[in-house]
Amino acid sequence: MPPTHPIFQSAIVRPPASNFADGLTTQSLGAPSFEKAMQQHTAYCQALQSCGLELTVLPADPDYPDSTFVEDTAVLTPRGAILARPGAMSREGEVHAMRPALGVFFDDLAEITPPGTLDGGDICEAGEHFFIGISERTNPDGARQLADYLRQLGYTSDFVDIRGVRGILHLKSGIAYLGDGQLALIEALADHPAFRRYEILHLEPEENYAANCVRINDYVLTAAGYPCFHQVLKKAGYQTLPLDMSEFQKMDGGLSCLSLRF
Ligand code: CIR
Repeated sequence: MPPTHPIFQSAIVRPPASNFADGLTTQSLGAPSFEKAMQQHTAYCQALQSCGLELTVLPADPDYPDSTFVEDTAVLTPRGAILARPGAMSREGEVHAMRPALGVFFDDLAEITPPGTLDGGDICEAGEHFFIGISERTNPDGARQLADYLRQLGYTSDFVDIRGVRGILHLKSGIAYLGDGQLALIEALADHPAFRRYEILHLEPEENYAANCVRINDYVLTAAGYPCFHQVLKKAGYQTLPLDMSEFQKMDGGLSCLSLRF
């Protein structure tokens, strides 16, 4: 029987630039330390490698302080790739820089065009189905464009409007697909009809940040410091790789944001 979670072989990452702290944030957790962010990024890359991924490491890009959050620049699927069009103006140019890196691996790159905007962090792949978040970054036009591309590739999708959900920047700030029909989900999203068919792993509200975990092959990368959710994952039979994410959290970033996996 084929696995019901995606198998990844590669990932693209970009270390934070020294002006990482100049990026966008809605948090009031203080300024991140660049040195500590570098250490955490190195540990993150090592974790990806220990899951069996081969890494393409792009150079740090001080022109874009948020460019370490590479996930927002594209949506990668086993059948094709779509370049995103970030909803924050300061991040628009990041896609241009990502195009050649993706061109090495994907023959055809579709793209989200104006007036659509779309951040990769709003897109959650769940096997043959995708959840497309509509947020402050991904507008309804961008969401529709992506749904059309996905349909052409043979996938289905649902829209999940998170504009009224407090405390999450992107859809994947509150949800992760773990494979085998299981979703990690914050309570504010748990009643959404799009998730009805899934088995839900719930988060305690004070641990909502941990919802942004990433299933990679035999492991789940999790943010360190969230003991209840860690137990939930263990009980569900997952092998976890906890990682300290404190400096990225200060900039609204999570585990999924730091890589494009395929
Ligand atoms: C931003 O506001 O765009 C960045 N500081 C954080 C982006 C995090 N990306 C993600 O959740 N996919």
